[in-house]
Amino acid sequence: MPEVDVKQKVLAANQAAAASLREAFRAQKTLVVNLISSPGSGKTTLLEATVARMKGRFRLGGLDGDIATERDADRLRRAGIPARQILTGGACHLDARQVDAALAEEGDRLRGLDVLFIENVGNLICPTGYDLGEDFKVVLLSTAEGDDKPFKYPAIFSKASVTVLTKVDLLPHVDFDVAAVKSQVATLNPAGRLVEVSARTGAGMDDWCGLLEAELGKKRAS
Ligand SMILES: Nc1nc2c(ncn2[C@@H]2O[C@H](COP(=O)(O)OP(=O)(O)OP(=O)(O)O)[C@@H](O)[C@H]2O)c(=O)[nH]1
Ligand SMILES: [Mg+2]
Repeated sequence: MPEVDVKQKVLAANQAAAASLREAFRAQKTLVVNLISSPGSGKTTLLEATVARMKGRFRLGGLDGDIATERDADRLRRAGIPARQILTGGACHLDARQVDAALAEEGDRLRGLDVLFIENVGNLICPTGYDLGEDFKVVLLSTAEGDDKPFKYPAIFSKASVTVLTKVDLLPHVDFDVAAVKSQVATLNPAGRLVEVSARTGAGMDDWCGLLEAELGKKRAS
């Protein structure tokens, strides 16, 4: 079978699994957020800081995709929420069937949550095309990575409803033009939102958590 047909079949199978996950999340009124970024741009750290702010008021859980180690799920469990690591066997993204299988194995621990965070495998390319049944994708870009990234990786910045600019505490120490990033994101994704955060100092965390709470409110009302 030609390579392009195989890829289309894989994506079609993923789409069917994602649709069934989305239906289950809709019935449970669980807001599902798919976090995507390069390795080390701060996904797990943002989640730890988010959990610290929201866990007393909301039922939260996490799935962490990686090719090796339980480290990120361990970090979320230490932060105080149920979390499961998904090891992809080398694949550079999560797919909907892996999410479905992980949720089934966790049973009640990850059912009926207010918010399920899915931390994808660290990279800006492969996770873009795989729907996981999420409400929206979030792309993170840290100030240490360079301000040219949205135009270099346009697909994810076009698709993600929210861009989170992380590590803004480092701005005095790096060459990073925030206005240039905002302009690229606005070009690629005019309806997209952008929040600037530092998980280290707490700057912008109110905006980020406020956005999540507003989206959860919409989900509950839908
Ligand atoms: N200065 C600063 N460092 C941060 C911030 N957020 C994360 N870091 C650091 O960045 C490094 C990587 O953070 P992680 O949260 O592990 O990154 P990640 O995106 O989850 O990485 P992968 O799971 O490997 O893709 C760690 O050393 C964090 O302490 C921040 O707001 N400011
Ligand atoms: Mg991580």
